[in-house]
Amino acid sequence: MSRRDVIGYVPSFRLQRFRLHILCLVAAAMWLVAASVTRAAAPVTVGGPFTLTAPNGTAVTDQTYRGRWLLVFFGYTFCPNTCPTTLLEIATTLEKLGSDAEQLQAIFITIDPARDTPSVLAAYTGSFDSRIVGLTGTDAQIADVAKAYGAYYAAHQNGPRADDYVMDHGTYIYLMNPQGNFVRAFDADTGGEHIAKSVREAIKRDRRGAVHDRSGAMRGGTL
Ligand SMILES: [Cu+2]
Repeated sequence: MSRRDVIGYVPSFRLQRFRLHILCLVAAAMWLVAASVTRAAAPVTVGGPFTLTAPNGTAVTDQTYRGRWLLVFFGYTFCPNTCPTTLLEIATTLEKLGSDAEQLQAIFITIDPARDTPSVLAAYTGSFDSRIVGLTGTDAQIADVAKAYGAYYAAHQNGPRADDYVMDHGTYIYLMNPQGNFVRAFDADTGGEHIAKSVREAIKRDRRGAVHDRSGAMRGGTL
């Protein structure tokens, strides 16, 4: 290699390295854009269609409750602590909502359908507030609705008999709007007063949105 070649070689090597950096930056930027597009195209959804059994033994679906706000909580009647505490807070929510509670349906979906029959559930939810509806279903129906809400559950044997088991389960309370869309979730230890305040705000926001939509439609009609 001549001296001239060496002098020429160094800058061109630097240039190549610089180009490589630019390429890496462009590739990283493209990856970021692609990733955000993928996220936008596949938003995480909570809720969805379900078919379950009401306390009177009849089938109910998500459509049954369309037009009402929903507070959805998954649990089971043998639960030693989380479920009773949460249902107490949901009962408080209904009490604090006053007449606004008429727009809301609180639903307790069992993740232990083997033990939680419709009548067991009715007696249980009724002991907190008669307005809370306990829903059960087949194993497959419960698995489907829990999956739709992203609610985890699993049985743990804690004794020799078949029904010696406890259930681990997710503890979010889900607020759904009258169109069946997810609005927000509350941790199970959220106080009923706080939940009631949030529900009332969501109802108000929704009303304002509806008025806005209507005025928009009217403007559209007069033009
Ligand atoms: Cu529980």
